[in-house]
This record gives sequence, C-alpha cells and structure tokens, in this order.
Amino acid sequence: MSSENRTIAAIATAHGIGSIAIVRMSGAAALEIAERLTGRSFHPRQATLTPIYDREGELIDQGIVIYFQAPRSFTGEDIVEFQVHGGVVVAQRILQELLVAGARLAEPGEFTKRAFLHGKIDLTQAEAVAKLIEAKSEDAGRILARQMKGELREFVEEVRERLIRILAYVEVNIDYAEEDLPETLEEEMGRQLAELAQRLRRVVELSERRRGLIEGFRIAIIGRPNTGKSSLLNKMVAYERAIVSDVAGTTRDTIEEEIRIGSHLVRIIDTAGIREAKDQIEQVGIERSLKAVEESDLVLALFDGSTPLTPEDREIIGLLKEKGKESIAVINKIDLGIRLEREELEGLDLVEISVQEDITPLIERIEERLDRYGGREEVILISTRQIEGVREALEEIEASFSPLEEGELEIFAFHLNRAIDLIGSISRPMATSELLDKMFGEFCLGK
Ligand SMILES: Nc1nc2c(ncn2[C@@H]2O[C@H](COP(=O)(O)OP(=O)(O)OP(=O)(O)O)[C@@H](O)[C@H]2O)c(=O)[nH]1
Ligand SMILES: [Mg+2]
Repeated sequence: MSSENRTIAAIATAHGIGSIAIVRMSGAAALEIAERLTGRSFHPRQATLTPIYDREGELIDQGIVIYFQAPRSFTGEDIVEFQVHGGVVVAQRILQELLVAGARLAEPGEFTKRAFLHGKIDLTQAEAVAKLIEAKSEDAGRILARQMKGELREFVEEVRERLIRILAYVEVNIDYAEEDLPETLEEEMGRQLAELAQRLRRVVELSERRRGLIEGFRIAIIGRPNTGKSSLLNKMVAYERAIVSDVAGTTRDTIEEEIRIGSHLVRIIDTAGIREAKDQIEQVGIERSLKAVEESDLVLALFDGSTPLTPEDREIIGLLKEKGKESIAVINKIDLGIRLEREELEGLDLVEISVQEDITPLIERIEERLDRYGGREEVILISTRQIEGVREALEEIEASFSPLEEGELEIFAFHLNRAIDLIGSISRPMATSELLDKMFGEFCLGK
C-alpha cells in the first residue's frame, strides 16, 4: 500500500499536562489495530470503556475508544479515537503501539487533508479549521465557525453560478446571432456584472480591513518624543516593559507586547518619537515608527496636553488625516492642565487621559473600535490565498466590460471563463498536490 493511503495515527491533543489526551487513527486498518490493542470489537459511534494493552500484553491505560465507520467520519475513512489519561506518557505509549501495529505517523494536517481529498470538506473549510485553532478573538472564532459550516463555499458557488449564467446567455449569441447582442440583453448583462463586481470589491475590502480579526490586531503608539508613549505601553502591559524618562528620544527602536483588550488579543507596538533625528540610530528608529504605522490596524497618536502643539505634532495630525488610517488621537498628561489647542485635532477620534492616573477611557475606546471590525453581515475571506483568488477574478470581470460593450464576444467569454475558474479555485483548486502539501503542512500535528 502506498504511503498516501496507509493508516495514519497521531496524538491530537496539546503536548503537556492535561486531564485527557486523545490519540487518533485513520485508515483502512484502524479498526483491526484497535481491536488488537484491546482484544475486543467495537460498534460504530459508541463510546466503549476498555483496557488498552501493549504488544506484550501489559496494561497501558483504561480509556474510552470510539470507532467512526467510513464514510461517516471526519476524514471519510475508518477512524478510531482513544481518549486516555492525560499527560504525555500514556498517549505516547499508545501511539507507539499503533505504529508498531502498522500505522504510520501522520504528517501535520494530514487528517484534514484526507477529509478534503475524500470530499468531506472543501478548501475554505479546511482553512477555517486551521485558523480556528490559532484564533485570537471570539469574533474570529465566530467567523471561522461559519466558514467551517460552508458559508464561504456557498458564496463562491453563488458567484460562480451567476457568472456561468451570464456567460451562457452570451455564448448562445456567439453561436447563433449574425449581429451584435440585442442591446437590452447587453445592458442587462453589463448591469449584472457590475453589481457582482461591486459585491466582490466590498468583500475584498472588508476582508483586508478585518485581517487583524483573524490574525490578531496590531496597534501602534506614535507621537513626538516625550509624549508618554512608553509610559502608556507599560501601563497597558502592567509592568515596566519600556524605559521611561524625561529625556526626549528615550525609545530608539520599536517594542512589541501582546495583551488582551476585551475579547481581542492585540499586539501593542511602542515606537521611537517622531522628530528631526539627531543621529543615525534615531533616524532608523523613526523610519521604523513610520513603518509600524503602515503595518498596524489602529494607530494611537499621543499628544502632550500640557504643552502647545509643536510642528512635529502638526505633521502627525496631517499624516493621520491624509492617510485616512484608523486612528485615535490621545491627549495625555491632562493631570498637568491643558495648554494644547484642541481645535486643531478636530475631525479625529479624540480621548483625553493621564497615563499616570487612569487609562480606562482609552482602553474602552480601543475595545469599541476593535469590536466594530467584527461586523457579521458579509462573508469574510480569511487567507491571502482567498483574497488573491477573488481579486484576480475581479480583474477578469472588470476586463470583460469593454469587450461586452464593443460586441467582442469571444474576448468577453475568455475573461469570464477565467473569472469562473479563479472563483471556483477558492474552494476547489485545480488540484496541484504542491499547493495542498503547502497548505496542509501549516496545520498542527494530529489535526
Ligand atoms: N505628569 C505626567 N507625566 C507623564 C504622563 N505620562 C508620561 N509622563 C512623563 O513623561 C515623560 C516621557 O515619558 P515616556 O513614556 O518616556 O515618553 P515617550 O513618548 O516614550 O518618549 P520617547 O521614547 O523619547 O519618544 C516621563 O518623564 C513620564 O514620566 C502623564 O500622564 N502625566
Ligand atoms: Mg519611549
């Protein structure tokens, strides 16, 4: 039997101390191997408490064994699960016995890969499984759960069907009509395509904005030197992570820490103060600050409320307004009284705090902003692969507008066919095994 369809086994639970560990086996020999280790037979979908022995007949553990008969299992093959006492020792001994009895160790993601190959799930569902394991927030969990149920697959199929229908109308005319398309039909097709393109554009845009929801948000703290950026970071992580001093230019490099805000796991990035650099190291630090802004999902721009605005402050205000970056303008040090010209910050989302006293109003505002990313109304693409797929399909649809108008129906059909393939490949790739290996290889072991 080739290694591709041999029976595989792996420990499915996290490595470490825990009350229960699960060892999982999938493939044609699974049932027979399980019977050999226990000396008994199993009925599908019944939890059976049984002793489990090694090949010498020595007891390894007493545990629950469940048999899922093909094709009604996660992989579509026979699966046997051993739920045994936790920690690593028992699970490892059982795994060892399974391997000796003829199973081979599963590669990362191989169970899910088999589920895909046997048509139990499509690629979007497989990706959702992988991301759910690493989800960084409850909202991410919700989106991924919907995707596992097939929400994105349904969306993809709906778009694909609509494209096929439009193409079919037009192809009838390529074959039979002497002249151009009837004008009303052309208009109708154009209108439908434009509507579809608009929807896809929205999905791509929303998905990009919400990428942090799945992967964890990045929040950059910026501001001119001495506004209290490092003090804020320290307060947020609740220990003295960054050096704080009244010397301007204290922070020279970016500092990152992960914290929880509400239901979100976020990465906070403290940056070097932005000003005309005094030396080369500071210059590099400042360039990194600007890069941190680029890469973040939300920017906290800090201003020292106890002094009037400086040219650097104004530069930062300009940056926020012109880039349209998601941001909160934070006026700090209000314990010292306010001398900053508030009116110049008009139009920005404003919060006033004293890092030395209380940052609760800021934390609440951040939480509100992050919650807003979690909108539930539209499907979300959760991987670069998915986003690229839709974007490329969108380009083909856009490229089909003018040939449709000009009656070049073959060219129109060419672009539409490409769009149909590209959209379809999001859930069912024109399977190159390389792509699959790469995708499933990123899964964790035993999944
Ligand atoms: N009174 C008062 N002082 C503060 C407050 N927040 C920070 N400071 C003081 O402001 C000074 C600068 O703080 P830092 O946190 O080092 O400022 P920074 O923005 O990181 O500065 P650079 O790293 O140089 O860019 C320190 O002396 C802090 O103690 C505040 O809310 N009130
Ligand atoms: Mg600092």
